[in-house]
Amino acid sequence: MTAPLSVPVVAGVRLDRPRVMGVVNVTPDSFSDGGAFFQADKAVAHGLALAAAGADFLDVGGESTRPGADDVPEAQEIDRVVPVIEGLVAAGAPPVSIDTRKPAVMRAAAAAGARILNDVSALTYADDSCSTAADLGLPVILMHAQGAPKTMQDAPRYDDVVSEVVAFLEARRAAAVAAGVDDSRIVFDPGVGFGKTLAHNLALIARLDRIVALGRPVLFGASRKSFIAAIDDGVPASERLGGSLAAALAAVAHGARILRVHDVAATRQALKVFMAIEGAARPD
Ligand code: HH2
Repeated sequence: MTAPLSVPVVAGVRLDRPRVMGVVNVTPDSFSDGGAFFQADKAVAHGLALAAAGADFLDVGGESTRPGADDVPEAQEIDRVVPVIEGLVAAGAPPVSIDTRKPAVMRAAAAAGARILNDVSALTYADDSCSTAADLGLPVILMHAQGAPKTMQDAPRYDDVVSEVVAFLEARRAAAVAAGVDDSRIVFDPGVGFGKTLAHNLALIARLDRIVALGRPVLFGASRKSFIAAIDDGVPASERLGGSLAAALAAVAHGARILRVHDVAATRQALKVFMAIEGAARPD
């Protein structure tokens, strides 16, 4: 008799099928929706609308990490995200993740009810990043980036992007576990657009299975990102839904389990159709 394969669980959500994380940017300058949800009440309403559209998680961020973005002071970031997290939790929203690199913001967000840490620096930003994640005991998304947001798209360079991202994620996993983070709480992310050319992004999507093979769930975020414009004639962020869906489904085909997206309803529909076809291909 074979033992049942264990299904990873993140903040109480079983990843037995691909899940959708809706983006709630509480920033004046995010690349795709900058300013639209900068006030707390608008951000909460937007998060609840994404939940109603079927989001399994909501990712709240108070600092844009788009290429060229400036750092936001810690206190300002806390002021932006805490009321939004509190509002979402009070309204019974799905599990909230906090998109931040700063330990103080992680702590404030967790106290407000956030249940996942999403760190685009993979716990490298501060000396106490790993120990904070260990203390809080929450699932943590470790994302690969080359360089800091301000300069990361200036001249990204790799000898072998896929192998280097895999090695980086393994090293960050080891550092987190050594600091006391439970391995079963780690989620990996290739970091589409974070210090990567079009060719780097495409290679990572095509070989996402190499990250999946590390044995932890993989989160994938390509929604509205500029590599779509690099393929399709400079199309603006507001017109990248088709490319976002194509990338999301390709990632799922290669093993991604959480899709971080702005367009939750469209992504859910695309996923449903994709999964129905997959199910027909493998009748049981
Ligand atoms: N992408 C962005 C921000 N946070 N977190 C993870 N784990 N993976 C990603 O790919 C990722 C992320 C950038 O997108 P967005 O939040 O829409 O824009 P901005 O950083 O300008 O707020």
